[in-house]
Amino acid sequence: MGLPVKLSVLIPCYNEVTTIQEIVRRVCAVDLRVRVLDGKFGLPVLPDGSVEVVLDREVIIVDDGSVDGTRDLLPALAQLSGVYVYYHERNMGKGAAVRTAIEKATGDIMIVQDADLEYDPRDYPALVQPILEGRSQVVYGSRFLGGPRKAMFFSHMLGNKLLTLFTNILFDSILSDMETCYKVFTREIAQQLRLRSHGWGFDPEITAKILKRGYRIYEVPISYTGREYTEGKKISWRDGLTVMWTLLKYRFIE
Ligand SMILES: Nc1nc2c(ncn2[C@@H]2O[C@H](COP(=O)(O)OP(=O)(O)OP(=O)(O)O)[C@@H](O)[C@H]2O)c(=O)[nH]1
Ligand SMILES: [Mg+2]
Repeated sequence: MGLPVKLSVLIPCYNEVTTIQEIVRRVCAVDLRVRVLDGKFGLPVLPDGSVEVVLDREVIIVDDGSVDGTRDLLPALAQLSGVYVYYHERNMGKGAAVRTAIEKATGDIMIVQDADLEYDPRDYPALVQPILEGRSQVVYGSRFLGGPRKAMFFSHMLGNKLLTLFTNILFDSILSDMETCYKVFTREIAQQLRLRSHGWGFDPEITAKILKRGYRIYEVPISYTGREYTEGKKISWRDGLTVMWTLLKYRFIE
C-alpha cells in the first residue's frame, strides 16, 4: 500500500434522525494521523522508529429507506467535502446498505460505522494501524478486550458471547467480538468476498468468509457506549437466530 492511503468510512443509515448529523461530524473531525512502524512509506522516521501516515478520508452514507426525517437532513451532509450520500428506495437491511457503500467506496481501507453513536470514531487510528503495518488485512474493534464501555445488558453480553463462541467453534478462531460494528478491511478483501446478505446476516457472513479463506482477524480494543431502547435501540434475540443460521450456512453449505 503506497501513499496516499484513503480510508472509506461506510455508514449504513436507517431512521437515525437524532444521530446522523452528529456521527458525520465526529467522523469528519477525527484526527487520522497514524503512527506506523514501517519504513516502506518513505516518510521521515521519528525518534521511536515510526513514521506518521496521514490518511485521506471519504464518508459514504447509504440511507436505507428511512422514513423518520433522516432523508431531509442528508442533502446538507452531502455538501460537506468528502461526504457522499446514496439512497435505497426502500428499506433493505444493514447488510444491503453496507454492500452498496462498498460498491461506491474508492478507499484502500474501509471501515463500517453505524449511524448511531455507540462506537467512537476516535478509535480509527488504532484500528487501521495493523493494516498499515502489514500485520493483517482485516481488523475488528472488540468491545470485550478491556476498552472503556458503558456497562449495559447482561442478556446482550451473553448473546454476543454465544454468537462469538459459536463462530470460534465453527471456524477454529479466538475472536472476542464477532458482532462488532467496527470491521476494517482492505479494498482487496472487500472485492474478494462478494457479500450477499441483506440484513443481520452481514456480520456473520463477512466473518465466516474471511475465516474460511484462511485470513486471520486482528483485534483491537475499542470503547463502546450502547444506546438505550428509549434512544432507538432495535436489536432483539430473533436477530441472533439469523446470525447462527448464516454462520452454519457459510461453514457447511457454501
Ligand atoms: N435496525 C436497522 N438498522 C439498519 C437497517 N439498515 C441500515 N441500518 C443501520 O445499520 C446500523 C446498525 O443498526 P443498529 O440498529 O444500530 O444495530 P445494533 O447496533 O446491532 O442494534 P441497536 O443499536 O441495538 O439497534 C445503524 O447505523 C442503522 O442505521 C435496517 O434495516 N434496520
Ligand atoms: Mg446500534
